[in-house]
Amino acid sequence: MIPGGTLPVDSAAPRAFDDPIYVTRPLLPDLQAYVEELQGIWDRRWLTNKGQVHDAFEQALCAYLRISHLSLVSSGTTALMLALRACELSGEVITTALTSPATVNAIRWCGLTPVFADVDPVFLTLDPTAVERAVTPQTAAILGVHVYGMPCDVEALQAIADRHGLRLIYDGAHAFGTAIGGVPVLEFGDATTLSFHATKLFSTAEGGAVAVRDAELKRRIDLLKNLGIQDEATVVLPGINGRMNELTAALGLAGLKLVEAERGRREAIANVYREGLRGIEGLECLDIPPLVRNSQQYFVVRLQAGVHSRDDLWEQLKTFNVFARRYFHPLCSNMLFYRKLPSANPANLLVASRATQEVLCLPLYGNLPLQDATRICEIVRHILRA
Ligand code: T4K
Repeated sequence: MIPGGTLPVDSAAPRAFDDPIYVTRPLLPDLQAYVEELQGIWDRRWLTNKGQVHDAFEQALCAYLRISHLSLVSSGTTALMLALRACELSGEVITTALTSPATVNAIRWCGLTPVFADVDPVFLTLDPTAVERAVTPQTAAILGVHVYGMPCDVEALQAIADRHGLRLIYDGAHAFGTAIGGVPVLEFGDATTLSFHATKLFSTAEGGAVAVRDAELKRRIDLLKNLGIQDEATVVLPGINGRMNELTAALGLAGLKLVEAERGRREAIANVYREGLRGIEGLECLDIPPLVRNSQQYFVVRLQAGVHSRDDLWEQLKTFNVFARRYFHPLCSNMLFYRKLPSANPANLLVASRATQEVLCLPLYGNLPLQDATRICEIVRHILRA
């Protein structure tokens, strides 16, 4: 179809869904299982500040994610701010523009200057060559994003960080359970942040965590998220309140038992999409490299500009009650408050600028029936006349 064109009314059109199909739906434990977790909290009357459920959830997550240290926090954004603060940085942080505003805003909130580097044309994560080019004497850290659960080129980024003496932090908001060759992606870099927002594969409504390899860094993050309070008489750091409360932790503990099955159901839906969309000219599904275990956070298609209009497909899907999302559009570098940065120049971000016009996340959540995924493929084919 012609980019920007409209489709005439067609009697052979697939039927619209009766109820809205959203890009995602949260995974919720059985209400009774949650109530059971809550009973102990009511009995103990202990609601926050490193309670018993908080500590149990922290341990359960470390075991599930196969890592040694993790600090629970109140959101993925707080996790980013705490990770950056704990690394005691000043100056510039190299990052991607193809991400949630949370990533870049966290850099700003820490008084640091974001420097945008372009992304890889296939995987859409930071391009190490572009990162290397962006390093200056002011560079303090690299903040890579495992966007759509696709791992960054962790070896190349670590080599750059080592060569220039930089800290390496990852935003793993989409990468819960992502692994490379069997190694959890959280094992790479100095720290990786997670988000447990309602729209994430694993959710506690709001919440997040910072995974670290170094016990001392965890100790600093634990202090920073608790206003820097060491004990009743001693405040050792200018911290914030980034704590996770007991009710939230209880939701996490109950939900953690379900996440593996949820990921499996999402993988099956992703396979239906791949099959159902195969062979459409100008439409590509984001490829997952053979050694990568993807989190199944999003199912991303790319609509080749000049062949199809992504925005037209996005709009037309709504008329069928399908609410796909253009994550991430606009690019962070196009936002008013970052636009003036020299690195925000579109000429510096050619690949990301193209990707932001082409990507579309189709509905992906465990409760989406496989036949609905098949129907979405038929609707996409109908709209694209493929
Ligand atoms: N880093 C990255 C790379 C991120 O993507 C994010 C967050 C962060 C860091 C920061 O993490 P947090 O501080 O948020 O923990 C959503 C989320 O608000 C945001 O968490 C997420 N990324 C971003 C990609 O998406 P919206 O504005 O698209 O969400 P919203 O409310 O439109 O929800 C999308 C769909 O999900 C709805 O149409 C229906 C469904 N939904 C949503 C909610 C909230 C539900 O079914 N139930 C719900 O409770 O931002």
